[in-house]
Amino acid sequence: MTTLDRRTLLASGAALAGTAAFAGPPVRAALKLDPAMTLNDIPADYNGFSIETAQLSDPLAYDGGNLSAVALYRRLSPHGVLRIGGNSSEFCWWKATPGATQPVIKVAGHGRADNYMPQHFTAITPEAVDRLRGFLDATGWNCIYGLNFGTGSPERDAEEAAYVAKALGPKLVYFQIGNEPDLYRDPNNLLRPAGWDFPDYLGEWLAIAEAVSKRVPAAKFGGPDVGSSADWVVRFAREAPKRLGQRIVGLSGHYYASGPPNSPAVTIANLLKTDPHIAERMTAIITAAKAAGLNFRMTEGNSCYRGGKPDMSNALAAALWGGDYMLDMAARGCKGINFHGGSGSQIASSVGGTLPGARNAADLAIARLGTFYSPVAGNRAEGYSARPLFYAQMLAERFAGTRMIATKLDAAGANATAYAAKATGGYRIAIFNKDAARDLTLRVDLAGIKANVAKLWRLTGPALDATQNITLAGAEVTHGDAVWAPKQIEKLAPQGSGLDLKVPHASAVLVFVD
Ligand code: BDP
Repeated sequence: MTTLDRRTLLASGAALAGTAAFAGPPVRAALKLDPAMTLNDIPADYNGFSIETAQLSDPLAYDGGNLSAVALYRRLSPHGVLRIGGNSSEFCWWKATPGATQPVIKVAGHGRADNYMPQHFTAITPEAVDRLRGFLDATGWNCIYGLNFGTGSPERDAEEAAYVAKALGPKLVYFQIGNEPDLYRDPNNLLRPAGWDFPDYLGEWLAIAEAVSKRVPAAKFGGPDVGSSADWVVRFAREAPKRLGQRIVGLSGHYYASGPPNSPAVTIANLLKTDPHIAERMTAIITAAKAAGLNFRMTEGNSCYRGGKPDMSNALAAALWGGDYMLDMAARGCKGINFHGGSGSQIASSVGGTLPGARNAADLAIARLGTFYSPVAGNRAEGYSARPLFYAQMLAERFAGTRMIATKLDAAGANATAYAAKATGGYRIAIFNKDAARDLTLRVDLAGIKANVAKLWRLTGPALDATQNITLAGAEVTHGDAVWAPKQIEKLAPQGSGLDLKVPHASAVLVFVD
């Protein structure tokens, strides 16, 4: 049975008492590891964030001197990936010199009431890119940089790419060209006319990639950064390397679990259900990725598009969704996850000027520092803090650099998932109990793995819709300086070839087996 120190016992007792009113009868669940069955080598840079290119319009935001942001990034990972793109990337222009003139918007959707794309241009300057390099150096992170496809041109993109490649140097993982091109032909996007399809896309994409390659001999590309079409990823994997060979180094696509936030279907209960699209798309994508010898990264996504939904996207529910999603994707062969975020005003202007999830002034005050789904919230003047989703990323970070193995969970009808991986010197096991009511009493069959010691961290909070008091290992990440250290570490005594533990409803656990 679990051995607890007094402080942990008191703390977990209090946590259970706080949620006991909603709890159903505990369910006896069983988890079996399959150490012989490898699913994926999870890269050290699995974790990441995604931001709008327009965020660079404030050169001081992504800057090495923004110490609070730097501390929070470093808290998450010593080598994550920052992806820059989003709808705004289609309306950002490279202002190489102070006197450079802004291009003219010439897209069919411009000015239409039903069009959610940004209706204005944002200038990106060399200063912002230089400071971005400083930010990447200070955090230890690398960058995926999105060039403008929607309103860009081969000449302008090549000029920007030349500067970015030089300024970011080894911190640049690859360029992408365009954001969600599979949606360009939609009425609310209209960066291209109805009927525009993959062959048109590939032709225009190659024209830009070739212009960039002429200016940047070492240029590397990822793509197609689709909104949702697995088919476009598969076709890109087949076609792009034929034309650009080794310059194509990655495949990418986005995933939003739900949306828009004002739809009645967007609820915590639905968010926490299994989404069959994930398995369907990933099966096709990973088959194509393997055939092409390329890695797939989920470069932009979150719990709910159009800025997220308050009390869901910024709550414990999003942490349980996000942690489960990250490890589920890892189990399916994905090589990285970038959760999208940023200030409410920047995200709003990337989706038509408003955040449809905001119900009142209090919601807007929350969004000011970070739209509802943003894993981090803050600004340089006020400092940054971690949102619930960030805690899930911290948990998943313990799988970075490990080898994921197969597991079999019998959750006896409860809504729970489990993952395991072989790390240097031991194993990691994560269990997400996304059930709103049922607590799990779990027996873990270690399948012959010799366990000398096992310890456990919990990811927990007061309720699924709670936005405050979310903790990992009993500790919160402090505002401003991102200090965090595990406070409640439960020791588990291995019993024969197994472990026994409890996973209360609406919580997750991370077990370290050594
Ligand atoms: C994605 C866009 C991004 C938006 C996001 C959203 O790439 O720019 O911020 O949706 O709707 O499709 O929140």
